[in-house]
Amino acid sequence: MNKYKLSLISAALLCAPLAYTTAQAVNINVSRNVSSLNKTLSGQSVTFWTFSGALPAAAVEVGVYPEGTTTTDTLNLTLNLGMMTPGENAPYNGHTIHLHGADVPTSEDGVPETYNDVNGDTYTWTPTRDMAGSYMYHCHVHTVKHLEMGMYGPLIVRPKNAAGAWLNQLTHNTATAYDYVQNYVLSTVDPAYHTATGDSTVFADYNPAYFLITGNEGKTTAAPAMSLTAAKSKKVALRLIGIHSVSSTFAVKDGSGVAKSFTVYTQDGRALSTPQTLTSLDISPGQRFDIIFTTPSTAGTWYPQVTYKNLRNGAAYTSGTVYGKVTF
Ligand SMILES: [Cu+2]
Repeated sequence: MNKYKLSLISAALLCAPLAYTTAQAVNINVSRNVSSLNKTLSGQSVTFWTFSGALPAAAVEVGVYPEGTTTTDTLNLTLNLGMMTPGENAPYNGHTIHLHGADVPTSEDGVPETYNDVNGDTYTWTPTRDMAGSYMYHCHVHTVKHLEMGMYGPLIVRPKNAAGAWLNQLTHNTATAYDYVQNYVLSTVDPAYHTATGDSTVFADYNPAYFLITGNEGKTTAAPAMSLTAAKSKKVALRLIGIHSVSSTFAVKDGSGVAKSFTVYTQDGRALSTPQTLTSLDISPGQRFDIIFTTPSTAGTWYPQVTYKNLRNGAAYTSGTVYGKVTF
């Protein structure tokens, strides 16, 4: 447990006697600094711009509390510009943070066209109880370039109990309880976008060469992008966060390629009124789905996987399937 979570829980405990009579506000203060990162993908070095040196950026978690409580978490996400925008001039330089899917006032929206500051700011959001689920945060300056450059990360609205402790559930509905959870951040890389500047015609077409889950290539089941050591007969939750710019299909398959069923509980930060049990799920750019599958009662390995597809014709890209791995 980090110092930050500890302080939150301490604050909640101190406030507990008042929890049912007085609204409590818990501040979640997080900061990110812009910096560049060189990463080798398929043997080629690609330059990224990141929030605090990570691709994707570290997840930001904000709590929501049970019905009958008046406590709220407020996110204060501060952006510091450690690095401006190499090679760019206005209006393509500077950075912001946009909380994708959050219902914020225009001043907190990180969109420079609506007069948001591009030299660093603090973005504030207080999610309501019905907003448990997965979101994303990303730079909104010249988005076609800055998003591609790696300025994105998961934003998770996660249930807490009345005392302020995190719950291992997707929502306050106990049917969404899980034993394990991972963020699957879907993204792709067109290296030509990483060197083009301004309003280059390069940005008129998108031709990804590298395909990622949570910043990693995972071209084979033997070299997966994500690994999880679970146990038999347990619930595994995956937060599928679509930051990619193409089409994609998610599935969970065994070593023989047989698709396994999973249940979708939330879509785009809202609980589905009727959870959907599926064996295949299309994820478009910007969409998020939170799913759970149950590992079987016998030992084995399953492979959650994403196949990236051309937005124009739906054709799967060559080497466009990225594998995860769950052993049990
Ligand atoms: Cu930016």
